[in-house]
Amino acid sequence: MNSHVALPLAAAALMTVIACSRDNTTPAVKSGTASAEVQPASPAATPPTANVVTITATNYKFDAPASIPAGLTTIHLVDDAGLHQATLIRLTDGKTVADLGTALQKPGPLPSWAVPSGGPNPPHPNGGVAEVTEMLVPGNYAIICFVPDPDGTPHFAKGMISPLTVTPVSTASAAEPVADVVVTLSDYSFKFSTPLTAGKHVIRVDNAGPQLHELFLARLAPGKTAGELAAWVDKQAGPPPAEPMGGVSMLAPGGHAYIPVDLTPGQYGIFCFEPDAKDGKPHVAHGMMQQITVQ
Ligand SMILES: [Cu+2]
Repeated sequence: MNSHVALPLAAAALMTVIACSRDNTTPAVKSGTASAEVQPASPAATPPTANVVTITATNYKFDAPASIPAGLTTIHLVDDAGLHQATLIRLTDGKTVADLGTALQKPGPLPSWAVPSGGPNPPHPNGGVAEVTEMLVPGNYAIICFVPDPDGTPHFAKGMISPLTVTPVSTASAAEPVADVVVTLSDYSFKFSTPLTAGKHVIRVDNAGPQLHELFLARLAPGKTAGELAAWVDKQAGPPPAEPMGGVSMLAPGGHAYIPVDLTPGQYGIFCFEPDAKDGKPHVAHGMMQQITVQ
């Protein structure tokens, strides 16, 4: 109690001393004004909120800021045309986006200097928005789309690979969101902390596996199954048997991110299409998909 009172008084006294020492003619009322200004500044300021960044995707480019501050970040992926994701990959060892582009020309796992760092998975392909909230550490990143065209060419090979600099900040980051559902990814399954229900949720996605995984969420068309969507992705012939609803792209082992969802009752599917570290097959081929009835 005493310390709360003593501090503003000490500050007021200090301000008076400073005002007097700087200018002996300073009227007393002015130092009084200064001390009045000090007091409201001492209580804690409003807590910081997540930075917000918007990435727009079209066939075949990203429109995104060149530089954003580090800390908790909400990424909106606005899809203007086509099925796209905005995967974030942090580049270590001084590597560049051009180095990543070169490395990806060879099949196989990502190089060790490329750290999968989440980012939004595809929303509805024409005007949909996918949202992911995650902690971003400073560094050089690539924004990249691995979604293949029907001819099998991944979109990054058609230009969807862009640099993003995440700059250090001296201020405290916002606190992480409070999730009401946790989904744990492992080799090769999704486990929910509680069944998904209709309405709004904040889902925390945790990669507890020994290799990278993702979560792609889609609302299945009436009568369609998760297996039918997984098969459709291969050829992309005809309309998709589901509506893409985003999710979290490539998370490194131990990585996590948050997605907000607003679900209406129906059938949904969640999928991991990441290539396996051992055999290169997409994880859906290892059973990493789940059909969910939301009521
Ligand atoms: Cu996976």
